[in-house]
Formats: sequence, structure tokens, C-alpha cells
Amino acid sequence: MTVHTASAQPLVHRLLLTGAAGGLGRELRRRLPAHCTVLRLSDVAELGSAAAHEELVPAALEDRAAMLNLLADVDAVVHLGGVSTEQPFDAILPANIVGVYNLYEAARIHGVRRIVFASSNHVTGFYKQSEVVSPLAPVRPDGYYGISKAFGENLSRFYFDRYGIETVCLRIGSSFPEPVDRRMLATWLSYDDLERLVVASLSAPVVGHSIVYGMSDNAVSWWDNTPARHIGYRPQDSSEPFRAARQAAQPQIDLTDPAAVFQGGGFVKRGPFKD
Ligand code: 15L
Repeated sequence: MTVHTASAQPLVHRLLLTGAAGGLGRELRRRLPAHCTVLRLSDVAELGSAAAHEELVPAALEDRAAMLNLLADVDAVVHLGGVSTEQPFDAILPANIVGVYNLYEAARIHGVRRIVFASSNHVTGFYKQSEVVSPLAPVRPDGYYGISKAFGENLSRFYFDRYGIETVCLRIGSSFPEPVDRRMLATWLSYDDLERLVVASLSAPVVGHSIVYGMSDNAVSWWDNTPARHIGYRPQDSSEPFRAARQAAQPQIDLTDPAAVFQGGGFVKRGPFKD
């Protein structure tokens, strides 16, 4: 990967964005061109037509040959692809477990040096909202989705230790235009801060294998990013302007409801699923 420090030059030559048709993928599709020369976009869903600076390469994450083709000539990856909510295990397995293996194997074969991996706060969703967790704390996934993201974090650590592929794992909180419920006052990540986080992860000179929570500068927070300060992410937004409206919409908190007690919110209550 070629990282340039001069602002006139793009950070990366050819940058691959997986999951480009998803909510965050569409947002980064319009923001990342400022930071690369060529943006290669991939998804299994419709991507529309390619702009001049774009390459569209549809691929299923579980298709090993397609993934090998997808990573050719790529300098860095922002990996958003995969299932992004709690689901039965069989729905998680292909894209989030097999797929992330295929991605790293293809990266190893093609010599890709840095990956930004969209992990999730659900890797630690079974910590309580009364606790503050750092990336160094033991994982406590709140479902199969969180387990799959913990797998991706472990797999990427192995690929760094064994092959030197650097990864920043982003434990993304709730990245939406604005916080839509009380929980998101703590977990919200604005789109502008998402871009800052991804750009910091791509541009920090040395990241090794790092884990950082993806959150804005919220007044109430359950996560401590101190161990990830080397990435240089400085959030500039806050959920505070939305507090009054969110609290008015949800004035009562039911402390017998696990969704109100645990950091993972409603994810902690999903399942058991029928086969
Ligand atoms: C996630 O990991 C999901 O992808 C997203 O849809 C949100 O639900 C988010 O977590 C959250 O915790 O709010």
C-alpha cells in the first residue's frame, strides 16, 4: 500500500470497498473518492452504473474464486460486506465466516497490506450499559452476528501475526443520519465521523492489528478508545443535540428489559431461531 501524507495526493491508489450497496457502503461510496484514485466497488446487490473513477466488481464473499479475482491489483480494502444484523447461524456462516477467510486469503495472495474491517459493537454486546469497555477487554458477543465479527477480529489478528497484513477493526456503534433511540445517544457514529475513522485507519503510518470503537464524541459513552489513540481518530460530532428529543420519545426505561441493560440493546434478545 502506498500511503501519501501530502493532502494533494490521494491516500490510496486502488481502494476496494465491499458491501458498497449497503447503508454505510452507499455513504462511503460518495465520500471515499476524495481519498483514492480508483474506487473498486463490490456487493451481491445492485450497484448501479460506474462513475469515471469507479470499477464495479460484483462478488459473493463465500465464492473463493470470485474473491481472488476481486482483490487483484488492490492497494487497500474497506470491508463492509456481509450480514449486518443478528440472524440464525446458517445465514451468518457464508458471508461473515467463510467470506472473511476468503477475503484475507485473497489479500495474502495478492500482497494487499492494509484492511479496514467493519466489526461491530456486538462483539462486546453482553457488557452492561453501566460498564465502560476498552478494545483490550475480553469479547462478550451478544449473538451469532457478534460472534462472526469476533471471528473476523481473530482471523485478521492471525493474518497480521503470520503474514504482516495490517488491519484496523472498527467496532462500529450505530451509524445512521441521527440517533433513533435512547441507546444510540451512547452508540451513535455520525457519517462524517465514520469517514474520519475510515480515513484515519487508512492513513495512520503504522496500525499493526488494532481495534477501535466507532463512535462519535458522545457525552455518554460505554467505550474507551484510549488504546487506539495511535490511529489518530478525532470524532467531531456528538449525539447531545438529539438527547432531549430521544428522551422525550422514550421517557421510561424498563430495567427488567435486557435491551435496556446490555450494551447490545435488542440484539441480546434475538433467538433462539428455528432451524
Ligand atoms: C450493528 O452492528 C448493525 O450492523 C447495525 O444495523 C446497528 O444495529 C448497530 O449494530 C447497533 O448496534 O445499533
